[in-house]
Amino acid sequence: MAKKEPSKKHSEVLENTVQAFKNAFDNHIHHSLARDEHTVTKHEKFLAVAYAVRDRLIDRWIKTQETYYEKDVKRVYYLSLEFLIGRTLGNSVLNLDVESAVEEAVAELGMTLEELREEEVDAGLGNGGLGRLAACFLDSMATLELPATGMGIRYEYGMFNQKIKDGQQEELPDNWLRLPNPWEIARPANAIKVPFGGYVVTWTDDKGKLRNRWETKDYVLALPYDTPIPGYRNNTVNNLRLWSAQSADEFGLAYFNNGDYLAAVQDMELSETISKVLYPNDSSVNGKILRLRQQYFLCAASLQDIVRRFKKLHDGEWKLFPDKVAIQLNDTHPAISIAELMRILLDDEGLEWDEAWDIVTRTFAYTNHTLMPEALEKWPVSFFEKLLPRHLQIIYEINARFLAKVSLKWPGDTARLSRMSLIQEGGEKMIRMAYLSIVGSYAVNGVAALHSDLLKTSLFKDFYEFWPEKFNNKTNGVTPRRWVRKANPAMSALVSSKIGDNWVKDFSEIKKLEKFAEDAKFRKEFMAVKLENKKRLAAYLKQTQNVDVNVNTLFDIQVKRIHEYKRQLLNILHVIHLYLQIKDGKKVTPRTVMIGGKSAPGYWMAKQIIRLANAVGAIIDSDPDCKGKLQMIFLENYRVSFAEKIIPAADLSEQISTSGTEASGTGNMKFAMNGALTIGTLDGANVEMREEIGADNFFLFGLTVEEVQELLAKGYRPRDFYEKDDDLRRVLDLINSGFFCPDHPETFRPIVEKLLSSDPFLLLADFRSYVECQEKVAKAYADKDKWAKMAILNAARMGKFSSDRTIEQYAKEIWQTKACPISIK
Ligand code: CGF
Repeated sequence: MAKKEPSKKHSEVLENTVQAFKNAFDNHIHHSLARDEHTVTKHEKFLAVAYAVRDRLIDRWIKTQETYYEKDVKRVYYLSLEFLIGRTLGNSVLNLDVESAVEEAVAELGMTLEELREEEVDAGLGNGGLGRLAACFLDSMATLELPATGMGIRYEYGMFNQKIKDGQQEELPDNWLRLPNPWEIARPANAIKVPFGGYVVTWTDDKGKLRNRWETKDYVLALPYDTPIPGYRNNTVNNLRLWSAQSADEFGLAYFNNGDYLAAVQDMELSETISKVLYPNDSSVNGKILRLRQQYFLCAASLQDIVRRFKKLHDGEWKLFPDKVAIQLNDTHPAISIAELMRILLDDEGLEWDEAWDIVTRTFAYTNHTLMPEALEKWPVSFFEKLLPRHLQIIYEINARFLAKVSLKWPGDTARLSRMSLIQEGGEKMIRMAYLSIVGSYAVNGVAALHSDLLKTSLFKDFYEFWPEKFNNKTNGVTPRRWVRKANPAMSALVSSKIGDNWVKDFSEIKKLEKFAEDAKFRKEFMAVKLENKKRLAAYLKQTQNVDVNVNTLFDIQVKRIHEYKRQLLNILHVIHLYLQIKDGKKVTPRTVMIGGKSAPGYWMAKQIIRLANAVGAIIDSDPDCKGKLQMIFLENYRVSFAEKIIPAADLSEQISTSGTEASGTGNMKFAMNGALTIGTLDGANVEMREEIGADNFFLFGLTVEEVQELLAKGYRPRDFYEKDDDLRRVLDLINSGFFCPDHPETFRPIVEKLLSSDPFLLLADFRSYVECQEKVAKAYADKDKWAKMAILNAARMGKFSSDRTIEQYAKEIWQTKACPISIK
């Protein structure tokens, strides 16, 4: 018999030369896609390039995972129901540092890299800020060489596509997996069984101790799909593991044998609905039981996976667990993980409560992203009884032990006990997920200084008094790779020509640009780049929405989810005010106002706001008096790849939420980094941005948090503002008259009614200050040279807002993880 060759480790790293890429494209067109040069489509060319790039990621990916294992490093798991990744090709090419080779090789295919990028569909697995933050964090964790893994759900349908039809939002399914996703690798061998339902069995162990066991016949399979996450110009490639639900039944054999083939298939489909679709709600909860199933599905699959990896090296050494694992909860959506880890340690591993609780509370950390009451998750106890009976028991026990401690500190304070209980009584019993997250974590953070302070003084006041040391702030950031270097290549090249390109990795270096604000030639060049970006956006709008925009006007942009607290309506009121000014024959600075964003499908008022924006835009468009002076456009289907075109083209960034409502914002950061000036309130991260940028380079308006609270406390009467402000009255009266919807004049009356009766986000109180501030903007824009100076200072002073800085703080102050550099031969 022939002797077996000793197994050889695959250590070869693929070449990155132009020729190597050409060969790779060729090879993939033929062998992966079974095409030749005559039959290959544009999209398949994209796939061939993506595969060639992925091959290069894979070498480093394997090496990274091997190194983490060999060095037995402490790992971070970032658990999130959302990862709003967008496109991957451009960023992978950038991070791998193969841009010029790929660019040159792609020319052979008769295309440019930019054209190929347009072929890629966005991975829209998130709603907005929270999901995009998770994606920026992945990029930063890999760039900082941190041993980190993202864990989420591989939704078959991501965020819906928005169509504007007759001026109104329509939702179309985002079937992003209809075309092959070249970045993911399925790992069926690592599938995990996730139980649901059933009942709890109590039994006695051999020491006579009562133990519990969860029993059920209802399982769903969690199938992992892995996506490589490369760091910028290093060898680290981390993993994003997304779980897909599959039926665990072997094709419902029982039904099959009974001849009920269709019932068997239906049963399978039911399990698979778990990862079917992303819930399209940002800043509000959806109390559907399927959403709870999604949450537990992610938690159970992830926790089993984490525990399995830990046991490979440290079976039985449970005390070591918090030294090897940190789990970050991205909001409360994955909070059931706390009860799940308790269940595993108590029931599967046989630990005692105190031991298990000590491990759990040294493992989890929780990030809060909102103060909005409607976004605070609470689950009916009845849902848990049905779906997660053992977890319910565990949560009750956590609560009982926690409340015992509270009453020790504040004896007799029953009001406090009921305020702090994990279970909300009175009416339907509910589990307060934020409280579970605080009690089960060793660190709790907000996402901007103001937000973290408000958590301590309002939402979580009782908990802060009990555990002040748990609370901290981690101001959000965004990755400069995607949001400056990739989105704005022309500005990046200009910047790098002056200060070198190390700012891409160390964004604090962007400060070096500051002195060029005084350089007249640089100012011209900087604004020439802005104009190019405006032209690029204009061309895209022409192509996709068939609108013509004048690039010589002020581009005044507000893109984000549509929500009353974000006050797109205030922006629209200002546009109507400008319209009236024009009709009065007053001179205005020519502007193009753009508003873009999606409304949750069931959010009626947000949909009305979209409708009003479109209606006002249409009236202005049809009025010859406005030509060259004012235009308002609704940007359809706002998403990551669109943002990359919009943001570099902005002159003015609208960050106008009511003070105390926007936890941080991250769009605000992206705009300023790209040289837009901000008009904004003292809300979220605007406060810190203004500190960095300087008050003179920021257009501030509106009430402060304290003033908002004061006004509400003394009884806010919006009608008072309407009555004493002629401009405001004219604007609201015009809407009310049906002018913007002559066929159905009553259409927008509910908007005006709400503003006049309750106006919960104080638009009327802030209207005057906003209009005056916009006048300052208009004046400043008229002085081109001064504007250029301010724009450069904005871009130069945003160093703090790189997600690298944020992640460094998480790593040092929360996770206690260190960089683990990867070397390849
Ligand atoms: O998270 C948000 C966003 N809507 O997704 N919240 N949530 N939930 C906040 O409202 C933003 O202010 C914040 O920037 C973002 C990420 O932390």
